Amino acid sequence: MDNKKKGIGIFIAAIMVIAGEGRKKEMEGRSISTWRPATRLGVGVIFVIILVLAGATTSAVAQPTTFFGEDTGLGEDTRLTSHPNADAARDAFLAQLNNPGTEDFESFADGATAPLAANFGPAGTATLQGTGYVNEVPTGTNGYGRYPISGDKYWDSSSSFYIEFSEPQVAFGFYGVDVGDFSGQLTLTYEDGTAETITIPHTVNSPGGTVIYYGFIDLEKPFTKVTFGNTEAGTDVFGFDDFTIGTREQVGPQAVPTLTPIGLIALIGLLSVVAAISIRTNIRKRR
Ligand SMILES: [Ca+2]
Ligand SMILES: [Ca+2]
Ligand SMILES: [Ca+2]
Repeated sequence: MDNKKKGIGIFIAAIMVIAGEGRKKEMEGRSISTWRPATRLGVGVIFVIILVLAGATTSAVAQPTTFFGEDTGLGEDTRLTSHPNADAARDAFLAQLNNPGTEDFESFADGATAPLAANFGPAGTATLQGTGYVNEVPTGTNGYGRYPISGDKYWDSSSSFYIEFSEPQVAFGFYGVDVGDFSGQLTLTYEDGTAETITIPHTVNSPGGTVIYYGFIDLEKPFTKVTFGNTEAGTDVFGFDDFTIGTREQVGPQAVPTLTPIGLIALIGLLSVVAAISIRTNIRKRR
């Protein structure tokens, strides 16, 4: 339900509750109601608050939450000594997860190809399949703008590859290096029955050696497979490092429901109406 529909629903519910209060007041003169005004108001307030909270709270990640940062490269022969934008995106992504698993490729042999068995700790195990190999580049670049982010090793791929997970995941993040310097566009498809494809918002025709970080959390669509796509397969080769995954149980703070702005406005408005009715009731009692 979008916010507009929610707002209309809350408004109609509020009118009904307030109208109900009015009818009870009319009946009061004929002694039909046995509730005291304060009791009726209390019930009304509780009912309205429940309606507002039920209709206007939302998980902050009802839609996929994404994290992205890019640091422009210095060419094919130069490794970036720092990549603060990408790191900030990674930090923001990791801050949403409790003890997530990360595959840094350091345990694989130089030149290892798929299938690779990855261990993501509490998030489970995974198998990397498709085109690519583990490349060891301790310093500088591989001569074409690609290099590891952690340690000495990274995944180097000129085409499509995918990762299948032993457990359904809701979070996935990674570093990309030298992505897009030859017109390539990186896409990510995550699926478990139905598939969602994300076009990663990196610069196309960026300088060689550019570093990106991309992460997403989708609590609504857990997935067991992620496929990396390359629109310039065979031409624009991509480097990857530090794949991080997280299960539903590992997602932290943002799973707590928060009051949306429209819900907050509705709540304040309704409390004001209730306060006004309460004052009028008190004045009538004194008359
Ligand atoms: Ca390059
Ligand atoms: Ca690494
Ligand atoms: Ca490239």
